[in-house]
Amino acid sequence: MERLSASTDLPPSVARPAYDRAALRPGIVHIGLGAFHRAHQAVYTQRALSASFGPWGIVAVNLRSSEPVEALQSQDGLHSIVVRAPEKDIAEVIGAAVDWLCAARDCEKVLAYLADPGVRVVTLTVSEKAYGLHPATGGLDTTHPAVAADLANPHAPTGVLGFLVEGLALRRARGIAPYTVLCCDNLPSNGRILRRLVLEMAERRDQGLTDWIAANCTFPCSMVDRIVPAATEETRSIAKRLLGVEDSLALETEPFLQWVIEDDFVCGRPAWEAGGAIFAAQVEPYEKMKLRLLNGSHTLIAHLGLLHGLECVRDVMAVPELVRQVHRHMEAVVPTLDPVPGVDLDEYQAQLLARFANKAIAHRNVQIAMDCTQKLPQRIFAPAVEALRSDSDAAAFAHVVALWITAVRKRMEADDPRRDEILEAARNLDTADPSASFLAIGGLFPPELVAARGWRDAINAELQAAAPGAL
Ligand code: CS2
Repeated sequence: MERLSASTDLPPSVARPAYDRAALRPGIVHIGLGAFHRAHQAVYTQRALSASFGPWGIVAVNLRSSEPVEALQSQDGLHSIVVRAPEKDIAEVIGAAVDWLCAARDCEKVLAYLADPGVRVVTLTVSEKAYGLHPATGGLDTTHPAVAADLANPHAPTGVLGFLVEGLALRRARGIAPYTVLCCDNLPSNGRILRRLVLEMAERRDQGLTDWIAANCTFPCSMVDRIVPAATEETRSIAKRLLGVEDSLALETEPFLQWVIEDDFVCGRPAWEAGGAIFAAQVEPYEKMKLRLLNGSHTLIAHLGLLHGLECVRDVMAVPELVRQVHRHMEAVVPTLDPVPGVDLDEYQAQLLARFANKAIAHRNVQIAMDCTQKLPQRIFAPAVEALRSDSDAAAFAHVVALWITAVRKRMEADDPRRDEILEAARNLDTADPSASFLAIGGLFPPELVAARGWRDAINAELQAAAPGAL
């Protein structure tokens, strides 16, 4: 069957670029060509370009796998999204990309774009684990494989920090203004974290470069939101039905999307507000709300799903007793949040429950339960620490940790960069104090939680009650 391309005669129902693709110029380098980027920043950029054109083409870079890059190449830079509302599926073809590269193969070309004065923004969706963030210090983890490799060989980087720093070094050497670095991963105060990591990485090679980045480069925070499950064969066949052609990059997503960005760009940016993004002076309250209410509840739901043999988020949301647990979790989160301008938290929670329950979205619990060592700190531990400090109830957060430990024990498997340490903790579980080996995983839990006897007792009580025979 024919593949999606610039010459495809799309059915009228399919939305498509409403701007002159030939007039685009490389203006943004995006690193991390996964489904989330294709359903989020690429869509916002397309909408912004349609509403208020500027030459903001995206150079789409994937760090390791060349698969999505080759797919874009064979489809003239086009990919589709299928928006699945409970009542109807709508397809849209996105065409904001102007070039596509696999960094592992085309390091030189990626660096050439990063050093191109026309590129003024670098956006990132590489997932929490790619940054080399040290869990205990909040700074650079020099033992992270990509960080270590790029410190040893800075001119041929492999990881996200290595590319950012080498790109900035080239610009400084050539007298070109820096780019703005916009982190779009689910980390708290993501821009501030990234700034610190980039500066620590630069410091290890050149103090002058570090000072130049600190003085000239900005790292706005941003809160990104859209539920985008991993695509399946079914996704591709729905897309084929709607488009009339095959798209190997097809993905499915929900109607909801949100992007709140701190307006702090050093040399211009696309009119993303024309595409629906919100520019705010303070993004942290939005991030905190989203990470704790959406992502924290997701982590709870994912583990409830794993332990009850339910495949997707929507399946968990079909069981009233499990939904009650989600409610209880959200109730425990709310007192830890700051006021969020223009957001009614009751409505926000009701909307989240409806999004989770969307029957058209097959969001697999195993996908969300991945990488817990990278996700629990901002989703569960941070609100738990704040709840304990203010003497409020932290039991809901202890519950998620107990579910995580139980799921690891049950499956004796963990898809996580710290897999070996987690499985070791599961093997060394002490029946009298079953959370101890997990709480001892280096730097994972904040010291306040390790020391909080009541919190540890709550996890232990649940573990002992849940699986007396298994411990
Ligand atoms: C999810 C997120 O996989 C996960 O950990 O919680 O990917 C979530 O779907 C997005 O952040 C929604 O914006």
